[in-house]
Amino acid sequence: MTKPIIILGGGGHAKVLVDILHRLNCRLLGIVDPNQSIGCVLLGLNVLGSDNVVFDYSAAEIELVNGVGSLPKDKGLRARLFNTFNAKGYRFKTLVDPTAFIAADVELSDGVQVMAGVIIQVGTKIAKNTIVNSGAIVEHDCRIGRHVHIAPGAVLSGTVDVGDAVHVGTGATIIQGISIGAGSIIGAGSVVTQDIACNRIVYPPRSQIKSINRD
Ligand code: JB3
Repeated sequence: MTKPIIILGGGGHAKVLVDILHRLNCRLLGIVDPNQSIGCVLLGLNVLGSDNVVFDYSAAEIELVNGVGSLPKDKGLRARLFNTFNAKGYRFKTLVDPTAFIAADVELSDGVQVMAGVIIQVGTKIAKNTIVNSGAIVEHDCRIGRHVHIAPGAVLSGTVDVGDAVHVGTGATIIQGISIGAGSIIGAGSVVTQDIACNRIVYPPRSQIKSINRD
């Protein structure tokens, strides 16, 4: 019997997770979110209070789902929440949308979230608290670190190595064999063809927008 779940955060990422959790028939106790009033209903669930409410339940009786997403501007909130509760013995559920394809030997650590339509190929290992967002492709033998966000539609070809807390932006492409250092941000739509050191930002070519003269 699976344990009842508390979701941390009640924004856009949590909304998508709640949809997955319903489709997996999980039992949901409610949401904790410091920016909401206790007792209000959010995403169809009761707001239980702020994060400290989690400690009203023992680590043995519940599981957590990290509903705080991961964008560079968040300054590590998702990772902090994971580390805080994990250090106190709370377990984060590993979630896979039923429409994702995960090859048989893929390793997903605690709290990894795999969203709709994702493909993860053989030999890949993904560390704790990482999000592989909708429609992303992670090809064979990739190594993905902790607290990484692979945004919707990103493509990682075979044997790509991604360090901790990296953000791979929407629709970015990383060719085979590339390493991305911890803490780096790969901008949406970038095409990465060389190794990236730690804490770098890769800017993609930007669209140029001009008015159309219809005269
Ligand atoms: O790119 C995609 C597909 N999804 C994005 C996701 C990865 O990141 C999404 O579009 C958003 O940009 C972002 O989702 P997220 O993190 O859900 O952002 P937002 O919609 O702003 O919601 C953040 C939620 O976290 C809000 O409900 C906040 O009140 C809540 N929050 C803020 N601080 C917190 C805390 N919740 C808890 N439990 N604890 C906090 O300290």
